[in-house]
Parts: sequence; structure tokens; C-alpha cells
Amino acid sequence: MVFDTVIRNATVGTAADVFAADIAISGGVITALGRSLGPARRDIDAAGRYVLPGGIDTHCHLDQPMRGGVTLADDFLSGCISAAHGGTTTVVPFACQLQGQSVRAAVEDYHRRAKDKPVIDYAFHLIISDPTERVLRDELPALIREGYTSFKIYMTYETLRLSDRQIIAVLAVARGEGALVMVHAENADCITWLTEELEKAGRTAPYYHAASRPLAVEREGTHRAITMSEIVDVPILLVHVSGAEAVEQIRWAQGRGLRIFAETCPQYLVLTAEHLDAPGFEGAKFICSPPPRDAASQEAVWNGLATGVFATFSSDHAPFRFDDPAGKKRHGDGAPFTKVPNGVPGLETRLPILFSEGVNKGRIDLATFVALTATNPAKLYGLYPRKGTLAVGSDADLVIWDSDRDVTITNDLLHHNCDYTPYEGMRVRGWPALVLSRGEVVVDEGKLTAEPGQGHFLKCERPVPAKPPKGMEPGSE
Ligand code: DUC
Ligand code: ZN
Ligand code: ZN
Repeated sequence: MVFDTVIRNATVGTAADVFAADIAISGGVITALGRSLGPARRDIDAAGRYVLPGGIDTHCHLDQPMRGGVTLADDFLSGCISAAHGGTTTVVPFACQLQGQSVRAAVEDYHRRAKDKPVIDYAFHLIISDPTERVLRDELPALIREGYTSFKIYMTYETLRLSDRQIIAVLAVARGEGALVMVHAENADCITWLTEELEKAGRTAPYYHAASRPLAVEREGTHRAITMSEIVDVPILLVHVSGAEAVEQIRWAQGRGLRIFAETCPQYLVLTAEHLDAPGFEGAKFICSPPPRDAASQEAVWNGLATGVFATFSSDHAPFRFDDPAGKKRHGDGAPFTKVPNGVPGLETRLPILFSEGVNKGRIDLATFVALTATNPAKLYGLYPRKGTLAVGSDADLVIWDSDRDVTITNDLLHHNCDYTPYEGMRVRGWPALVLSRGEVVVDEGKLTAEPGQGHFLKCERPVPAKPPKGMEPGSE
């Protein structure tokens, strides 16, 4: 038998092991792992290189409709191209229900936006901003059964936030259907009050964005979300965890045996609130929510990555161009922080930053890197074992890493459609050399070799077992 492709002499890294092997690929899937595999139509030599599962970025915003004349810089084409260059082979952005809109309409609109664009595979999370009776009873259960098995809810942002009562109702649907709810945990009323106080004091420069959302705001939201998850008895995943105090809450909950999962992002490892204090309006480039914190929180997040508090590491790619009236300068150069769209780009730099700062600096091992960036996201969102690992039968989504390559990150190097990167000038060691999606090379030494539209849409399995409503479990009467 002749394989389509064999990657020879690889040092294969999975979430469990690092071992020497060849990897055979036929029909887009891995068909053998072993020594001295037979002939192939194409041989790729990976001697001296790690070969790892392609990254799965389960938190990124692409072509998501925005209010108020603001536009995300990346659509499914530029976003996926950028992701692929950074070693990511699956993205899961959000089909966002706008208030008053049906969730299905949001999903249909999002499929139209994606059509013929992605160069890598993709799935959708939902964002639920208007959990009406119809949404909870009909739309959500139906969509979950059709492969949209995770959804994000917000405790903050005026047009997205849910009340506690609404959050509980959404969690109850997730429980009944076996879906996973992702929670943006910040206390909205505290943010509003702090913002008003800052405005009264004339403190409206970008730096004060961080002051309007201190650690306690995230800590309280995190604790409240954990409590609601416990009451409804359903797992949740806390997204973009930034602060030491939120990490402490999550560790506490996990220690009590609650099924609380957590995600963090590069901006909380290598940026701090000081970046928002850059001269002029430059600090606006770093405005995101939650905001970057301080050295102590960075340390707490690193510790959480190394000790299993965090299950996933995502980008929260939310790219708004800086010098652009549809981006950070929507309300002009020097606008108050309340008028600056929240978000930073990061799809392409996510894996190199964690590889360099984490693996190459000895803060996490290679298996943890793979678990955080590929295997755990695949498991948590119902894509495993098709995605997220290197195993016989899995899609041949993989990255050959050049772990010694020194790269200085500059925006010119990147492939997103944003006019800046928050990591400008940062030096990293380790960069993807070759990226394969379902056995096809999509990026070869920094050159795109994929065609728009070759990415497949993925339906997700239900990630957690469905449970009957509270009080109706067998034996509960
Ligand atoms: N915060 C979010 O909640 N989403 C997008 C970007 C951001 O900063
Ligand atoms: Zn969020
Ligand atoms: Zn986000």
C-alpha cells in the first residue's frame, strides 16, 4: 500500500507523550504511526522537529456583526489565513444572536459570512443575548442537536448581558441538552458605577479602562457564575480569565469537585495594564475586557496553566484596526475609553507566544502545551478525536514546529487585516514551519498554499452528558 503522505523522523507530541515516529496520511486522515513506515507519494522529512496537533482556537471573533459603525478587521478569509500561519488548523468563532433576533437567523447569517472563505476547518459557538421563551424551548435545543453545542453568555456589555435569572435559564437548557456554556464573568453594575466615577473625575484616557474593571469585578462575576453552575448542576467554562483573584475562585471551585473549566489568553501572560498607559492614544491598542493586569496576575495565570486550573488557551481574537474610523478611533483620536471598541488581535501569535514563553522557557511542558491548545479544546467542544490529537483515524491537522526559530513579532509579519499587533517588537523562539489541514499543506515556511473555501464546517458533538431537569433525576423524589 502506498500512503498519500508520510512525515518521517518526527518527534511527535501529544497531550500524553512525546515519541519518535513517522506519521502516515491517506485521504486526509492519519492512517499509521510507527517507525519506518512504507512508501508514500509524498515524503516530508521532520528530522529534529516536533510535530504537534494543529492548534484549535475556540475563542475568536471573525466577521461578527457589531453595533455603532464598528467593524471587526478580519473575516473568515483573513482570519483563517492568519490563524493557519500561526499553526492553528481549526477555529471556533461565534454566531451572535442580536437582541430581538432569532438564534437560527444569526447562525444562517454566519454561514453566509463564512461561505467559500475559510482555508482551515471551523465550527460555530453561539452567543445568546436574548433568551426568550422560544429560544430556550425550541431554538437552542434544536440547534444543539444540529451540532452547535456550546454558547457564550455575558454578564456585562449593555446589549449582550443577561440577568442572573436568564443565566440560570440558559444553564438549565445546557444541562438538559448536554451543551457547554462559556461565561464572560464581570460585574456589570460595578463597571458602570466605576466608569461614571472615572468620567466625573475626567479620567477617560485608555489607561482608565483597566481601572473601570478591577480584579474584584472579575472575581465577583466568576464566583457568581460558579454558584449558578453549582445550583443548576451543569459544567461551565469561564472564558478569558485574567486576574489572580478569579484564578483563586476557579481553583477553589475545582477543589470542591465542581465541574468548572477555564480559559486564558496570551494578553494576560505578556501584557499588563501599564500597556494601556502608552503615550497619546496608543494605549487604546491594548483595550480589551477583562483588561491586562499586573505581574502578580501574570504569575497566577502561568501557575494555573502549569497546574491544570486552565483547560484551554485561546486568543480571544477581536481585531479592531487602530487608525480607522470603524475601529479603535471610531469616536476619534483621544476618545474616552468608554467609546473604544474592546478587543485585541491574536490568532496568529497565540501559539508562538505560548510555545516561546511557556515551553521554551520551561514554564509548561510540551504535553501541557498540546493539551491547552488542541486536545482539551477538542474534547470540551465535541470535536475529539477527529480533531485535537495525532492518532490513527484523526484528521491529519498538524504542525511541524521549528522550535529554535527566533522571530521578532512585527505587524508586517502577520497575515491578519489589523493595522497593529499588541505584541510589536516582542521576541519569540519557535514558529510553525509547515502546517497541514486534513493532510494538505496549507502553510509552507510562511507561504500560504491553501485555497479559500477549502476549510470544512464541523458539527460538534454534545460535550457533556445531558441530564433531566433538577428534581426529576431518577431517585430524586
Ligand atoms: N472582550 C470580549 O468579551 N470579547 C471580545 C474582546 C474583548 O475584549
Ligand atoms: Zn468575553
Ligand atoms: Zn471574546
